[in-house]
Amino acid sequence: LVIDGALRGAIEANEFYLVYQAITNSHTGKLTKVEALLRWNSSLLGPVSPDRFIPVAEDSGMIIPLGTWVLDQACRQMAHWKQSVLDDVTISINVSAWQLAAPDFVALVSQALIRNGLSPHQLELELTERVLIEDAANVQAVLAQLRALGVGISLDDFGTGYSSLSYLTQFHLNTLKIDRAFVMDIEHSERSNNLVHAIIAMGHSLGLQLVAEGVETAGQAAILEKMGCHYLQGYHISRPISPDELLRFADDRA
Ligand code: G
Ligand code: G
Ligand code: MN
Ligand code: NA
Repeated sequence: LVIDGALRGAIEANEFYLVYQAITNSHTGKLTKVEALLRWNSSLLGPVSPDRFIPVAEDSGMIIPLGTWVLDQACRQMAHWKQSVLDDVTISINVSAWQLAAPDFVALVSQALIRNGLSPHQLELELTERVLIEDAANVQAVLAQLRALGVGISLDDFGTGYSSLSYLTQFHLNTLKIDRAFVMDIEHSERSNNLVHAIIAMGHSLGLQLVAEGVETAGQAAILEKMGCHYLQGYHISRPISPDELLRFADDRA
């Protein structure tokens, strides 16, 4: 209830900002994608984690204006980066089920791209498995429209949710993000190691790109590269950082 009240007016009061986490090519180490992550510094409550305020925003409907703000802000940042060493990276944003269900979602995405002079392949939307089961027929249609536009669709937290393997062929996905719960134990647990290996093999056979999340050690990065995981994300590569810090990160690796 307290969060709900504080969320009202928080966009206008400029209390939200985005941080950006690098996703690199596992072979070359080159920066390939950047995930935008929402942060809220509330004047009433101080910093509040998205794990706490996103569910509240979903319940109240605030996720719609907030999600639109994220989309616009991330595209505007990409437009700035186009003149820099970041010119050919893709930006990934997290999208909630409610946003996808809104009838004007595809139009909103397309307008944000046009307004900021971006081409659709520079944008990727991250969805969770939960999104796919709620109103599956509609979601399938919306994803088909987004893919037709050229926007990438990525399945986040893969393996933790309500996974049905049929989703992988039913929906128009191009990337699987292997959840950090599996990546965490890959060096020490044979089970996790086998599981990640199997997910990667399956992804390859379906023509999907694979991102490992939560990569925290050089050992994990080496194993994942050897298994054929295309991209790596996690504290071992970089924490989520500010736009200026990300520019320096990309400069160092260019
Ligand atoms: O950045 P952090 O690990 O604290 O994120 C916690 C959770 O909040 C993650 O599940 C992440 O996907 C989600 N999240 C972060 N930013 C956004 C956003 O802009 N929109 C939505 N819907 N979820 C977000
Ligand atoms: O659900 P989603 O994958 O969007 O969540 C991303 C969240 O994971 C972000 O809040 C980010 O801060 C967090 N995160 C990113 N890399 C790592 C990591 O290496 N370890 C841990 N524990 N969390 C991470
Ligand atoms: Mn994500
Ligand atoms: Na995730």
